[in-house]
Amino acid sequence: MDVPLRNVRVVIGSIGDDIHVVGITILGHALRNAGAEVIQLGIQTPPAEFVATAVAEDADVVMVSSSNGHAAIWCDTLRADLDAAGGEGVLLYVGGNLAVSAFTPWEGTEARFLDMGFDRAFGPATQPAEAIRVLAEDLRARDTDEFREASRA
Ligand code: B12
Repeated sequence: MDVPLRNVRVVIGSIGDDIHVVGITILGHALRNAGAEVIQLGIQTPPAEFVATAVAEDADVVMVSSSNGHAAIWCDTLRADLDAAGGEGVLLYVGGNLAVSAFTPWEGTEARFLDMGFDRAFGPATQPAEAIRVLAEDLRARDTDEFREASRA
């Protein structure tokens, strides 16, 4: 079996007031099948719980999901909060229906979340296999000397 995420620790959940559970459930199973240790926070997870869990569990990546259009409100200071709590090296991903309307062009939405400090923003049609491929790539890049130099600077 292909286990590209062996020993990788992932914190996942739907943020804020979001009750959409199907995406995080499917993604959580796929990550586990790819070898990851998944800490599933479930729906309606406060931003502070993502931060506290990521640090306590020594996570490699936090995967935030949001589908109800409220993502920007809840995600605003997540990167800064994670850094302040000692999680500077933790990758931060967000995915789902991130704009208020499903008709909002994706490019602007993606740019907005990258500006907030997310390492990656994924649109609503993202398949778990794609998220797993990108995560494996980002983790490989993070484990280079160049990345370590940059994060110490
Ligand atoms: C089912 C559903 C509901 C159910 C949820 C049941 C439940 N407990 O999960 C109910 C009826 C309760 C509901 C409620 C609401 N919903 Co709703 N819902 C849907 C619907 C039809 C399907 C969502 C779903 O399960 N998809 C299947 C999963 C597998 O797909 P997914 O969630 O997109 O996740 C995949 C990817 O996006 C990705 N992914 C998701 N998160 C992440 C995170 C990371 C890091 C990564 C890498 C990938 C990733 O991986 C998943 C696997 O492929 C969508 C429309 C649609 N067709 O998508 C609307 C939709 C999401 N809902 C919407 C809305 C507005 C609401 C409400 C606000 C409606 C209201 N006025 O009350 C409320 C929200 C209440 C709240 N507090 O959150 C809108 C959101 C608009 C937007 N932002 O673009 C949508 C898009 C409908 C629409 N076209 O307007 N909803």
